Amino acid sequence: MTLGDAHDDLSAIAAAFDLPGRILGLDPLGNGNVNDSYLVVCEGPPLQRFVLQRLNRTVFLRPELVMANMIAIAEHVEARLNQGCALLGERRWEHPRVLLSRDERRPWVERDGGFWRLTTFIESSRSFDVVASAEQAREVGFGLGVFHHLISDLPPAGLADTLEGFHVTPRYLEHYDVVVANAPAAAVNGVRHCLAFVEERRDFASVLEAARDSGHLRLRPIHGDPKVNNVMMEACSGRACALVDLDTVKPGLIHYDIGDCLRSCCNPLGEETADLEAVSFDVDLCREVLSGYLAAASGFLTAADYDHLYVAMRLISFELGLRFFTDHLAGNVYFRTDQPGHNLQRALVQFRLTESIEAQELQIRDLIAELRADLAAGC
Ligand code: GN1
Ligand code: MG
Repeated sequence: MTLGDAHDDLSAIAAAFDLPGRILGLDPLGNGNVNDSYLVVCEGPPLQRFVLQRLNRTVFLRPELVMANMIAIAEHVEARLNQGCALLGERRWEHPRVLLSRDERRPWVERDGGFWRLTTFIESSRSFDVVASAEQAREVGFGLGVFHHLISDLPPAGLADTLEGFHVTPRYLEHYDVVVANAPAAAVNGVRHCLAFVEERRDFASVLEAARDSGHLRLRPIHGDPKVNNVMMEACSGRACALVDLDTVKPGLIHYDIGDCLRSCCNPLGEETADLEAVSFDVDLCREVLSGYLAAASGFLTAADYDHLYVAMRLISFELGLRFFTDHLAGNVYFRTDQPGHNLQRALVQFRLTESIEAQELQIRDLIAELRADLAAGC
């Protein structure tokens, strides 16, 4: 098949959705590790843009439930925004809208085994793979806080568990053990380092699930993947204006989201860096992200929520490293890779970040205590 044929096929899939006009352009979008994404430009006036995505069916076994969750969240957020949200004031906030297919009136299109969906693009906004400034870090945190605030009153039981075990670290560890038992022994240095790294933290892996089992933490609706490039920033003001990439929305612990946001924002070199030695967790950026988050979210956080913030950042960095490393050993069956050893390198970056978090535990715990005290004092 030529590139032109593939483009025609994609255009035909996009055209199967209820678009407002003729398709003028269609290009690959972003650098997701799991789904395939394209930007669709549609005839105006004004020109409108949409995000066409093929869901990875190996990852999402029930994609129609992913869409049901996305729609439940979108309806809820829209209703909350229509009531007016004091947190937002004059700030622009948007939520991606799901389009229906033209014929079946379903929020997806199936073609040759592929499962496709189409959502609105958040216009006049952009996203970043790494945080560029303290202000931006604060905005990303505030954006996650607004998102959590807007869905905090949505009963999690109304959402399907579309990715069983997602962010349940002990489950990743169980899978890792099976993969290690079956993987050919590789004497590469990086592999040896990762094997030892995981062993040293085996007991720590259950810290959040244990808090959930004992009732200290409870399930809530979560985003599931609030890394820095999933927070859209308004082009003119630089303010967070939307969270995108909503296929991992499901019931979970908000600590998965907070940990994921921090491990992504506070790693200035980004998760794809080759400069392992220079990877570190930036506590100043952590201050910004957390204070932005708390400015929006303090109203629904419990004492136990605060008590588990530090372990959340340490755990989700470790967990992502474990997921990349397991995938490396399993032959790269989950995360898309661009070169041999790509997932091993990504794992080493996350483990290095975890070590940096561990080395700064006291500073991070002090920072959390300080922000918490400021909020209690009404500062
Ligand atoms: C995957 O595909 P993408 O880039 O949106 C993964 C996340 C990881 C992330 C690491 C469903 O997200 O959990 O944090 O890669 N998504 C899934 O970049 O596993
Ligand atoms: Mg994602």
